[in-house]
Amino acid sequence: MVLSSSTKCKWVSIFVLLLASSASAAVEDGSLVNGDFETAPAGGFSSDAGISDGPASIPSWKTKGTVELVKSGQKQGGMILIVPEGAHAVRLGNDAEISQEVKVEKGSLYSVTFSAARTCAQLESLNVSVPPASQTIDLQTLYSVHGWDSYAWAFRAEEEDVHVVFKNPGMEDDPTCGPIIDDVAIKKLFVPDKPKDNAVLNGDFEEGPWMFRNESLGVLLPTNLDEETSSLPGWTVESNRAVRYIDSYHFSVPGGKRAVELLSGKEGIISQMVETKPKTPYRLTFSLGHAGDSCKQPLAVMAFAGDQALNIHYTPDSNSTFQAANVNFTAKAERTRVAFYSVYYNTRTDDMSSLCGPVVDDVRVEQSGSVRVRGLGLVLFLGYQLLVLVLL
Ligand SMILES: *[C@@H]1O[C@H](CO)[C@@H](O)[C@H](O)[C@H]1NC(C)=O
Ligand SMILES: *[C@@H]1O[C@H](CO)[C@@H](O)[C@H](O)[C@H]1NC(C)=O
Ligand SMILES: *[C@@H]1O[C@H](CO)[C@@H](O)[C@H](O)[C@H]1NC(C)=O
Ligand SMILES: *[C@@H]1O[C@H](CO)[C@@H](O)[C@H](O)[C@H]1NC(C)=O
Ligand SMILES: [Ca+2]
Ligand SMILES: [Ca+2]
Repeated sequence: MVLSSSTKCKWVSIFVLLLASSASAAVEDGSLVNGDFETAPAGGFSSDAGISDGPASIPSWKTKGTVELVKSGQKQGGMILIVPEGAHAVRLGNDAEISQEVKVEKGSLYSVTFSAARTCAQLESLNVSVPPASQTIDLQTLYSVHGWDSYAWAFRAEEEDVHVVFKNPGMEDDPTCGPIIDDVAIKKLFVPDKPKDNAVLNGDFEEGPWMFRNESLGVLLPTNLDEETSSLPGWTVESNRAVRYIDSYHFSVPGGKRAVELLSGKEGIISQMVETKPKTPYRLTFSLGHAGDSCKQPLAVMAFAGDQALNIHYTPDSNSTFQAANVNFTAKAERTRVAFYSVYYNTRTDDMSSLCGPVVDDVRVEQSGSVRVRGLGLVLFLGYQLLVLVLL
């Protein structure tokens, strides 16, 4: 069949349109370009382990200050440098930074996931920013025995072209100290609709930061008091320590694919303010379980709902990795705080140092007796209908 030139023209313009729209489209969920730092620089990966004098050229990234590509197995001062994934990562020297420009949807909420390790025993931290928003992530606490962890940080896009920046704010005496970064990814978050019969937003924790399918450590959610820009929509991490966002590929998760593992005792608190009617009885229900990560028992949570606080122990049942738990409360205001922390400071039995704890999922706040009231209403309504019928 011969296409008429006008048809051909149409196809060409559709093709051009597609190309144009894909060129200006916002970044896709997943790794940033060369977010794993495995793309070789123009001159290849340098074989010697010294710090390069000139600015290191790292494909797709802009650098400032002493930024070094490090190799797994590379030694420094008798210490093997930690590369979270693959064969390469970057290290940021004093005051050094890397950045990448990404196209985003103005007004939307995004979460950046990245892996980081510290190199020296000193207090190290990392400033992650998408100007003007920024947060300093404390790398002092090691949550896993591997020496690195993944973290998530959220921002709201104020423009279409933004820079994702990682900066080492440190000024160490030893310039070869400084955090190592790997596996940088981004995800556009959506805020789930508030369910009709549940006052909790994202109570099943299914919406959250990007997680690499093959990364097994979960993602840490550091302190975040701003519920409007949270990597875990609806929730805040109101403690100075992080909680861990876990997936069902590597952990036991009560419902769906995602849940939260509480770490560091009362230093790791997640909370949400839910809408309530004052003087109305409610019931907070949730799943309480273990993550399947050899966490040393006992596991327990402190669950808060309004003025009620309940210490609930996880009682293992050989057939299940979780149990149902609940707290009854009467709302005192239009908004009620629901919060959880781990009662104990648990570590894994296999390495005795990785932090772990109880898992919380499927959090619901419902009016208690609402079903009964609705049922009663129906009975009254039917009774009235019957009465009308009889009278007629
Ligand atoms: C992090 O870096 C940004 C950009 O360089 C800066 O504006 C911000 O003040 C820093 N934030 C903190 C908490 O140090
Ligand atoms: C994880 O998956 C990514 C892409 O799917 C791959 O490039 C990377 O090497 C994998 N990492 C590990 C540790 O298997
Ligand atoms: C576990 O499941 C088996 C088979 O479904 C059942 O016979 C047993 O009673 C269950 N055990 C417990 C502790 O619930
Ligand atoms: C909450 O109330 C329900 C229904 O009255 C009851 O079954 C449940 O045991 C109560 N929960 C607690 C923790 O007291
Ligand atoms: Ca890598
Ligand atoms: Ca879930």
